[in-house]
Amino acid sequence: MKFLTTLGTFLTSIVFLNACGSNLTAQSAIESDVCLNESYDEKIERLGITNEKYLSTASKRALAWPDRNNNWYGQFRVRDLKGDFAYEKGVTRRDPSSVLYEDGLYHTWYSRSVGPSKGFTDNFDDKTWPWDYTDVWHATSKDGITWKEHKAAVERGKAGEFDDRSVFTPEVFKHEDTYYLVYQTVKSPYIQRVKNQVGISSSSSPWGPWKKHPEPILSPADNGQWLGDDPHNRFSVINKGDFDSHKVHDPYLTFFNGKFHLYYKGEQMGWEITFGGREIRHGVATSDSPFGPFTKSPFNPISNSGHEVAIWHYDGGIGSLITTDGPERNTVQWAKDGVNFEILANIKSAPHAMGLLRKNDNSKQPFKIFDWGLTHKYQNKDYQYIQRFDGSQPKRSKTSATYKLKCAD
Ligand code: AAL
Repeated sequence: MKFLTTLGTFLTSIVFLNACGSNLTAQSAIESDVCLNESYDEKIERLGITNEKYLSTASKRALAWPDRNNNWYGQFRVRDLKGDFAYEKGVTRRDPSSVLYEDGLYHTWYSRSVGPSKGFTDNFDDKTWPWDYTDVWHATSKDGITWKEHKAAVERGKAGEFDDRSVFTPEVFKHEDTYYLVYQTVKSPYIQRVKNQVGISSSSSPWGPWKKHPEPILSPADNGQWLGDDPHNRFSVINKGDFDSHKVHDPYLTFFNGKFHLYYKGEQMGWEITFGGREIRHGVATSDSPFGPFTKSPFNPISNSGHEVAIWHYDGGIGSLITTDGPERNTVQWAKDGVNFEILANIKSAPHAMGLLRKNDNSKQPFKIFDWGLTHKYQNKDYQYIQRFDGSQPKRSKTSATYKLKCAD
């Protein structure tokens, strides 16, 4: 009897698998570089299951994994950089944007601040985090190794403005000869319960001048309720509200399917530690203009895990690398519609706060987007500096002969 039920669950998972396969197939033309389309017996053999009559819970889970080959599996090595991106005591340079290659030069933007941080104290003027009292700066490089720092591209606003305390964690997007910087903003006082927003500036050149848009383009959901009035307690709530009820972070602007898409990280009021760690999720909002108004997707959140946002264009869809937090951390994901993401690979680890090299968008080759880019490293809690990551894929046989890709041809 037990055998029959196990067989039963199995058959359903086969159906599910094929549905998965067909869902992906229906969803994309990348079937050829993602799925194996294995038969049940081929899976049993590949998973090395000696006796399918005695399936461990782990093997049952393995048999239910989505049908994937290894084309999106890879690893990263991180190294120090030269010039102005070498570690400098007393200065924080972190959360680098994507890297643009323009007129023979690599350009990036990043958070820059000076001095130690004190955390949340009763003196609201104290520097709280390394990204407090921060401006967005610009640097260039001929070779991606030695970087020259230039000047601030976007500075904090005047007292009372929505970005008077800090502008940080920028991303850059070039669209029809106009450059856009999107970034996080904080209005004073920087208390733990402060609600970050997202600002935007634009320019006709990567060298600026950058024209600041006077209003934030994205704000947290306003349906959470704090419990009590301790300004530094973000865990006591009457209700949590949406996944982005406290913070909208790590903005990434792009143009997709005829609309501007703003991907972002959401932090919830009263977030908790779950079986996958910290509760962090991503969202997306769309607009016909880079300056908004942006409408948040009814499908939000579009990830159940993640931290900083790393998004790219691939095969007519959108790729996303989920890092750091949640049950699906360290997964490479992809969505044909930019909203419904499937897991393509589970990787060992990934750099933080990745700045991807935009000229590798829309590469035909999987994993090419990770050739190299920027990240940051904590020298200590007060000071961080920008490093480079280089992505590569393990010497691997294209899915070995026995598992010849059925769906390729
Ligand atoms: C980073 C990013 C955002 C947060 C902080 C600085 O990891 O998620 O930028 O605000 O940490």
